[in-house]
Amino acid sequence: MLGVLYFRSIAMLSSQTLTQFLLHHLAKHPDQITLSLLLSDLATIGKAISQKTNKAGIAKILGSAGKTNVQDEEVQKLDMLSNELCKEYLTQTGRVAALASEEEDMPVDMGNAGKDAAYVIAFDPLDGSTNIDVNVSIGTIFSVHKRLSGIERTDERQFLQQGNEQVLAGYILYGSSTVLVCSFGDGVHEFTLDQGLGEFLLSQEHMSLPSNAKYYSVNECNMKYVCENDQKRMLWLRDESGLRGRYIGSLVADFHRNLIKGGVFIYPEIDGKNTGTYAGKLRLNYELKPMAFLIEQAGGVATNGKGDNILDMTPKSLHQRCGFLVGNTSVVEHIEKIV
Ligand code: P6P
Repeated sequence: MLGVLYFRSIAMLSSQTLTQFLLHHLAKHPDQITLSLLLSDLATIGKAISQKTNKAGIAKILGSAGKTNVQDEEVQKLDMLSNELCKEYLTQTGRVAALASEEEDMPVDMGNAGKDAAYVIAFDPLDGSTNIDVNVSIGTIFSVHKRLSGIERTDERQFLQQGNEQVLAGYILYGSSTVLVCSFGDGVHEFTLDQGLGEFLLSQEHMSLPSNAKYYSVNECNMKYVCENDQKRMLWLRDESGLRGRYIGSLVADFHRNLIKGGVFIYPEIDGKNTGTYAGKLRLNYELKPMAFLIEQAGGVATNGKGDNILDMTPKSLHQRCGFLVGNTSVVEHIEKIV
């Protein structure tokens, strides 16, 4: 038995570290030194947030921060802490010129070190806040674009670029293990944090959606808040699709399961307050665009539920929300035809 454990521990060291992976990536893309170093920065941020979330209950950093954000959502202490971590760390590395965040009304200047930086980054620093206090998986989502010349680095237009212009996108999922899933546009790769080593190790390379979907993810309680058409879609998923329902309420966790097992996630526009107008909940710039980038790299597709590919949409504002339908192309296309 000891022999098996010994060889298994050696086997773990045989997995590529993120650093080794990035060196191989650079050999093929010598122009992406800064972008590769930026991914390394994001991995460091992920390690730090993972450490905080793993001991949140002990470190007394659970619960509400006692304020609401630009989304008019109650901010959790860990939301704020994650947001500050992203800002502070990226200010010192100088790899990005400006940062947009779910927790920031406007883009944030990344200081003198970033004044000539070639990239801008948008974050959902900690997605799934409602699950923080109950020990359910949460995540950090990031989207990187090339900085636009001729306009201020903190000009909102830096972030109103189409999703297919992203040069790096991904998420870090803080679950039973901490995984970093990302793409430079040449495949989706997963790295798992070896807490003992303090290293992200390559765990899945060139991830691809299974050809058959297994799950559907939707908050069924919204049935009364969606338009008639989306009711038909939700009923089809429940009663006719043959898929099994799985819904965690953290986009990163629901997306990650469906990426690995096959499935679709749908968050239609809702009229939750009976105002007569329907609106999306999820944010285009720092939730939907990065997820759409990843799913297309893995062989799937993402739309706004109205036939528009998320990656082809030009955002109109920094915190724009819209409907979301993402997963196996065959199922997404079937749902889009339910009109
Ligand atoms: P609901 C978390 O607050 C979040 O932004 C996403 O992570 C998640 O998919 C969605 O909202 C859950 O929303 O209305 O089902 O609780």
